Amino acid sequence: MAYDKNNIFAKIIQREIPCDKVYEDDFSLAFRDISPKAKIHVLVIPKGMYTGFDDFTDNASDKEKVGFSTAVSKVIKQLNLSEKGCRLISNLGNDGGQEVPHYHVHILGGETLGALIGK
Ligand code: DGP
Repeated sequence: MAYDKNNIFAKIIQREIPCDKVYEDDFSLAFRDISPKAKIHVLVIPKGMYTGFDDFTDNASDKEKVGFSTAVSKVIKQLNLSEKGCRLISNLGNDGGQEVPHYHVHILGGETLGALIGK
């Protein structure tokens, strides 16, 4: 899949569209999901142009990878989710239900979550 520079998360990174930001550093941005599926629902995205987990893993630099993982961990702590726990999800492609073609990790928490897959 080629990267679509006009996807909604690219526009959020470029500040063309606002977001409810919770964290930002050189490599990553985290903001609240517009359509939350749990009491806490935050998306963490790398600032680089990667379509999904596989593209990021194959093509991002080590600095970006370490930076992104560290950012996810920082956001979990910042949201006070470390002790009670949370769920990390990264949807990939059509079957995975990925709507936005820019790599992102969902952090869901703030309550006991239900089944992993709802059909
Ligand atoms: P996914 O299905 O994994 O691609 O999830 C994309 C998520 O992005 C979905 O939960 C809704 C969220 N989303 C879509 N557009 C926007 C937006 O403009 N702002 C914010 N904050 N979230 C968005």
